[in-house]
Amino acid sequence: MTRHIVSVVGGKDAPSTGTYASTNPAQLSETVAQVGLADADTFAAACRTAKEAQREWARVPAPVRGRVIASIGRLVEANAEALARLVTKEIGKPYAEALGEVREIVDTCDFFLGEGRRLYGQTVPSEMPDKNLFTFRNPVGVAAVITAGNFPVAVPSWYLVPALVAGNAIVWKPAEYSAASAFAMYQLFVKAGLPEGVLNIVFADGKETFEGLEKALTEGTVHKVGFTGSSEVGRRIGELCGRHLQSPCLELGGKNPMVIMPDADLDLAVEGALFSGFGTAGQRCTSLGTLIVHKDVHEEFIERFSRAVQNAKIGDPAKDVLAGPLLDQKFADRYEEFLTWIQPHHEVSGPTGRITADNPRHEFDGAHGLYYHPVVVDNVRPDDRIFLEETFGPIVGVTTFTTLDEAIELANRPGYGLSSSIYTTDPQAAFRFREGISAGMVSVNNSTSGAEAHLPFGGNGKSGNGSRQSGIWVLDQFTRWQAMNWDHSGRLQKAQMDVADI
Ligand code: UN1
Repeated sequence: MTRHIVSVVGGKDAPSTGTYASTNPAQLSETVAQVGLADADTFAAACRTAKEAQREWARVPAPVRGRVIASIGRLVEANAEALARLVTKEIGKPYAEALGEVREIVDTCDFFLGEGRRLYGQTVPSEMPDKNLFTFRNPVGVAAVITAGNFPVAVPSWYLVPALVAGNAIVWKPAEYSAASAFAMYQLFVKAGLPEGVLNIVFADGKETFEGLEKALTEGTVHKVGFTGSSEVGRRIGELCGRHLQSPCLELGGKNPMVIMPDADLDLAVEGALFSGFGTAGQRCTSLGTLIVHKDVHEEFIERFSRAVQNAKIGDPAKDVLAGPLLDQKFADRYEEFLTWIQPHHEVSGPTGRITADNPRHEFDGAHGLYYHPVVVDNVRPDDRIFLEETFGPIVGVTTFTTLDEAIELANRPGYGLSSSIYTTDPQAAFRFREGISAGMVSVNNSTSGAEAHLPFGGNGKSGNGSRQSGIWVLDQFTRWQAMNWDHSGRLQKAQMDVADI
């Protein structure tokens, strides 16, 4: 059944000026949704509507807003399987992972519903007698949230849930190719009791979104931009927001390293590398980019890793597989272009994966989708494109090192800084790695991907501007601190000037 969906602003369907067909990447002939695309004016109008609605929403007591978050969590939980099936169908994410992704929304609601009863401010001692100082967390106003389609529901919830509990209104622009999943989640959120106009969903292409956002920023109807996507688009968002003296919350790409120390449990490391590199077909921002393996264990590791890669199940995402297809044709095209580029530069063959210009695709009975072989490229040089660039596909490079300092230098070299991992049994090495790595997230004896929903999530360098999502930390994105002083001395006490002598 093909769904027909359009943007909804202030509870009403908004006009479309174009359409987009969201297809099933595992069965390309299947259209999952016909999506009406809005233009820049509709985006800007949605921001004005949100601004109107936000005033009332901010006046709803925070504990009551927390109760709405609780209802969202319950509704999502009650519809988890249907939503996960839709995610699997629309972006080809293996069902178990899709269900995990829906679980992550519930976790996020569980965490933030209590924030409705906290959102703590502080009382602070004054320099002067009979004077009280306070801090308050105020909502920012309207958040424009622009999200990627590889995590079409969990990652948006990291913005939506804390922004809502803090009293903000939202204009959400999901990726077109995951529009049906996003829309299903939007409906659950609204059904849980959000007043009209507090959460608006706008489908639009990149050009119209940028224009609409620029207009809204100029009109003063957007006060925070949350963006998850490529480093390239993140930079443009950052520039645009900077011109309006705003700092966005950016969650961008990664070239996430995994260091294998000579004392590592190699079987555990192989399992971690397999999931990190090829789970979700390598399409998480936290996916493994490069394995940095100690020279002494390189041969042994490659042998075991090759075997694991060879045995990995790639196929129908509705079944129990490590990975399904790539998300969408545009990612498949970009990935193929990448494979074509690296082929003359590397000898890529052997059991670990084959790239041939004529057949990088993984073909099997009944496959009519964007399936690719997992590819491992050994002996990658640190000045190489495959070492430096995010590929967003099922390809992992391997390089070697002799000292931990060298491994850390290699791990930091691409200039991203999202996730990282080290496999070792030596606590000192683990802590030295943590200290030296520029990534926002560090795993020890665990995958580069799979961060839990209540820890700070985010990156540095090309992975983001240091903003953090998830857990308590994201509240600093969606609230602004306000300081208040209240003098009840009955006279004008001047700060710095009337301070009692010590
Ligand atoms: C992303 O790919 O944008 O840590 C986010 C993880 C997931 C989130 C990935 N919880 O792998």
